[in-house]
Amino acid sequence: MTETRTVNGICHHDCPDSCGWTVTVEGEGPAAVAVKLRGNPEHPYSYGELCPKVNRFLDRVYAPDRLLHPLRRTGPKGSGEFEQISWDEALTEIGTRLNAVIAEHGGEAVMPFSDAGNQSILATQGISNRFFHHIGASHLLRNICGPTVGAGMAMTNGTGLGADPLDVEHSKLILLWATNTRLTNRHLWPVIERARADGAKVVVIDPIRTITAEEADQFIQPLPGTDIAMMLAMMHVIIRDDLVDHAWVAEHTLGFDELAAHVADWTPERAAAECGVDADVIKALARDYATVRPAAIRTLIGAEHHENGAMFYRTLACLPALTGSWRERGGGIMRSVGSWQDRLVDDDVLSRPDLLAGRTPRTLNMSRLGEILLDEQPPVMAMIVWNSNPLVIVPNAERAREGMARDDLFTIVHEQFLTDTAKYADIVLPATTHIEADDVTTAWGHLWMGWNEAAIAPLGEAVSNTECFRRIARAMGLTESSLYDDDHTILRDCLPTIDLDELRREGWIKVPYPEDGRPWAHGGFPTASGRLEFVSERLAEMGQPSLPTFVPPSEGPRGELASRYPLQLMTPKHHARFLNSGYSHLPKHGPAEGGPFVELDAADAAARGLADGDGARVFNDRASLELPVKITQRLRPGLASIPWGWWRDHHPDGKVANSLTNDTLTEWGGGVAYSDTLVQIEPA
Ligand SMILES: Nc1nc2c(c(=O)[nH]1)N[C@H]1C(S)=C(S)[C@@H](COP(=O)(O)OP(=O)(O)OC[C@H]3O[C@@H](n4cnc5c(=O)[nH]c(N)nc54)[C@H](O)[C@@H]3O)O[C@H]1N2
Ligand SMILES: Nc1nc2c(c(=O)[nH]1)N[C@H]1C(S)=C(S)[C@@H](COP(=O)(O)OP(=O)(O)OC[C@H]3O[C@@H](n4cnc5c(=O)[nH]c(N)nc54)[C@H](O)[C@@H]3O)O[C@H]1N2
Ligand code: SF4
Ligand SMILES: [Mo]
Repeated sequence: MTETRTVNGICHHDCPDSCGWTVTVEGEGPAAVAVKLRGNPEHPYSYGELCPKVNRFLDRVYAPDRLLHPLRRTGPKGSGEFEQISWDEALTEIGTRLNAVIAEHGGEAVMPFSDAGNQSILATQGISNRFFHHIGASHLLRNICGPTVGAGMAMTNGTGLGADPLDVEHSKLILLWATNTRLTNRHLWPVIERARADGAKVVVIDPIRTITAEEADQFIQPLPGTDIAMMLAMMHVIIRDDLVDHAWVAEHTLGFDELAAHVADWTPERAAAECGVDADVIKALARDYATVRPAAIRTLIGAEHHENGAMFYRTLACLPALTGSWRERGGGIMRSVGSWQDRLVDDDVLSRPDLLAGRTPRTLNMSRLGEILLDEQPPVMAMIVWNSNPLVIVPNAERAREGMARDDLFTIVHEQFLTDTAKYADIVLPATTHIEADDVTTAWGHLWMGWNEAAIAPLGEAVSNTECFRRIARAMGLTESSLYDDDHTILRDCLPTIDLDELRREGWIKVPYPEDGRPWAHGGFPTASGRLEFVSERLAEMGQPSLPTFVPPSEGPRGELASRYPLQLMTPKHHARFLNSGYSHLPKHGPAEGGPFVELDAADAAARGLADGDGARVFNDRASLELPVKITQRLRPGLASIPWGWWRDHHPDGKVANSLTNDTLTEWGGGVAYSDTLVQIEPA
């Protein structure tokens, strides 16, 4: 019998859960084969359970269409026609082309594009940040997921640091506000169920009746992008009914009187007219929130994808302040806890800002990819993509496709598969999967930082992200020594307070967090005033309202476009077997989820002469998409939804949900308004 051994790692996906896994391996060295991958029962958060995507992770690792060698494009961009070449050939071309771009147009003509396809430390920031600083490339603002939430909360609290989500265990009221826990954060659900068994009430606030809403004790369904009105009315009720924690407010906050005056005319009736939620429901929610203790607000990123996305989280952060909820374990706001982990990572070591040598390259917001590639001056002439599939994930994706189709743009894509984006590359480089490289994987849904041990050698000629950038640097003849640091040296240097050997031995460590689970019980907010700011001078300086304010989106039901495009389009994560765009192409994942469709309420469908299963055309000024209709009870009238994550090949007309979506930036905070998209639908 062949010898087997087990190797422990941590899931690297852009998912809050960062589960522990155990890989069973047969054989040694380059011949080693992973034969099984299962949840690690010892992991202190995931306790042995993975999810429907990653239970079949080895299908991904050993997929017949996995990229294992460098490719050079032979057909037109997007055609998918490539020839296999050697790494030497690929690097010679890369070195020559990148050096030529920099010589002619300067370093800023090079644009990095990445997200959190592998969210581990080395995979996201090892070598790449140093590399782009050293060549003086444009800086990429990675604000597509999360930073807007942090920026919004920080305008109130001075920080995005929230409470540990596992402390919902201590809560008696849990508001799941704009988060689809059972789909996107599934390992938190059992903890919520435990709290519930202990008497907690679970309220879901979401424009879509999600699988999480289905299981809630109460489901509140506001129109998308209108929650701020509801929050203002909740504050109105809390203040009017004197449910305020005056002692906490007096000691730790700034601007209560202005806030009270500001919300005085935000009656529940006024909010009801904006949100489509009964005034009585808003009143009862406000009273529950103030009186059932501890009350937790759990949120991730769902509501940041609106023009008023940052203001949503700024306003949300005022609620626990009014009621003194931060006093209690199981109170406050629980969002991404990535920032607790990030405090241990020395970003300067990873990024080496000194390598900029005084240059201040421009910043390009990833959400505006199409506009950047088509209109930005001086133009972007080379693009290096890794850890992301922009042509499926950015809003206004047809513009991005047009930009990536530019013949004078030199594009390198480092990928595991020939994605929609990779098809537009000049050179495709093969990437390892997470069981093929060591890394430290941080989490944003819990407080354990984990060690991921490579279980097998890289397949074919695949290389990790760090090795890819070392090779590109070498091909360009760069002599800066830090571009060639090895992986363990980088980790040791950027985690100065962590004993890496211990982390590797133990598998995970819990990052520092207040023992009593009450990070802001005693105030100490890092704002300019040192208090939690109901009134923000900083916002006023930015030309924004200094108090929490509801501004309906310009591409919304009250806007000018609504007469032509009367339906609000949501494009949510929906499929249990998908992780963003990362699994829809795999035979055991995509087909099992059926295929793309557009969901409509029965009345909206009937008004358009559409029955379940009929072909429909969904369109606006950005694009037109043909899809089968699915009549649903998940949406209110006036809404449509196209679950997101499918590639262009899965759509008969070669477009994707994001071909339709809005790339307007959030009014501040740098995010983007995917969910403020209007469309019309008609029979195809
Ligand atoms: N299975 C699965 N899990 C995933 C992912 C995946 O693709 N598949 N993706 C991962 C990633 S990258 C992330 S960032 C997380 C995201 O995790 P979540 O933030 O939980 O997920 P989203 O689906 O982005 O948004 C949550 C909900 O916000 C709602 N929403 C949108 N606009 C509004 C609004 O104006 N008001 C209110 N109240 N709700 C609104 C949407 O209808 C949606 O149901 O999930 C991660 N986990
Ligand atoms: N319409 C709509 N659009 C959205 C969202 C939505 O809800 N609706 N959600 C938004 C959110 S929250 C996010 S986070 C983004 C997600 O955007 P992306 O992060 O771009 O999404 P993924 O589809 O996960 O693509 C990651 C890619 O990285 C590759 N990859 C994985 N591991 C590695 C590695 O180690 N090295 C390299 N080189 N590549 C690797 C995978 O094969 C995959 O193709 O999408 C955003 N876009
Ligand atoms: S994708 Fe999320 S839920 Fe699934 S194994 Fe990875 S971390 Fe866990
Ligand atoms: Mo995300």
